[in-house]
Amino acid sequence: MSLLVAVTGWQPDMWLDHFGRSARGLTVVDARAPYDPAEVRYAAVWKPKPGLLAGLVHLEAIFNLGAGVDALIADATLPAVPVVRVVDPDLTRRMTEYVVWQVLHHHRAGFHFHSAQSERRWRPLADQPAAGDVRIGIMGLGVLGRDAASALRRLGFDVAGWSRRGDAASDVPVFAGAAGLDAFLARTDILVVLLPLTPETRGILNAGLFARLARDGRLGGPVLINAGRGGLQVETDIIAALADGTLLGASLDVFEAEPLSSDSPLWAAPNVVITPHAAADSDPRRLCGYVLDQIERHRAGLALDNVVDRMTGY
Ligand code: NDP
Ligand code: OXD
Repeated sequence: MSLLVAVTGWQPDMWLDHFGRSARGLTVVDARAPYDPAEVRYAAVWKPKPGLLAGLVHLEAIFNLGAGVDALIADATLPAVPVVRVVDPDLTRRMTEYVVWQVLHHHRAGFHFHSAQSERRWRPLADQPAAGDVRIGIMGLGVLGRDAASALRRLGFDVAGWSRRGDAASDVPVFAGAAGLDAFLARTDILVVLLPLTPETRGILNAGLFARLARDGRLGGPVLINAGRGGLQVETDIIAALADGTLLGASLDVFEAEPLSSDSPLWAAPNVVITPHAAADSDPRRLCGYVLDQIERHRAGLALDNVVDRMTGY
């Protein structure tokens, strides 16, 4: 009985090494080398080559080694077995760190002070708003969005969320679906995006949406922070919105095409922080155990956790 490991873009050898060290009776096979497809019962993957899993007739479950499954389920040949995604406290903490880091950067006028320092000038702000004066809107109030919301709330920000179905149990106000979007945007100074990429969310971060963000906030204009997926955003609209002041600034961790091309105007756009899809790395030291525990439970006839709904795409 084999676990096939197919990792693209990250370091496959590191994953193979960690799976191999604690394989618990499974044979761990490397998708880059010859293997017997009939032996494969489980696959642990990140962006596998489309079609790679199609011929695995005894496959019982696929473990996506990241939280977002858009790249995996875009493969029309994917076998109809459960797809499990990553939900892990370490990954969640990393994302919350990123979100807090970027929110504070914009809130505490990071660009202003960096430029003053580069000119060796002492330039205090006339008016630093308090956290409670700044309204943060989190699009996507799932595992990652909820944790970021709690951390920002503890810092004193005025936080609300937006999700597909709403959440009556949330400790921040939640706006739901298309009906709630306008009101959510109208009360948002810093928009934090932690949505999955699905047919419904593709291209949602566009000129029409930016124009509906609050214009009466204490930061002087709305800010976009996207760590969800690049396919959510229309980059030409972001560049135009930064140029004409519809957006005051942005932090982008994800892009329509990755890596971001060196000639993209985003690199030089005003008030933009660019990171290379590094907001929350999947750490094999943590996640191999998560996958192997689930396989053990599955072998014992128990249900898998965090199975993706292929209809909604997340
Ligand atoms: P979850 O599945 O837990 O949460 C998704 C959230 O998005 C839910 O609140 C869901 O609403 C909401 N949502 C989905 N579709 C819509 C829609 N059409 N309209 C409104 N809301 C919608 O995902 P996670 O929080 O675990 O992860 C979110 C995303 O973060 C991942 O899919 C991935 O793309 C990205 N990511 C990026 C990383 C990086 O390094 N940049 C690292 C890890 C993840 P509802 O609650 O109603 O279902
Ligand atoms: C993820 C990612 O989805 O790293 O986990 O982007």
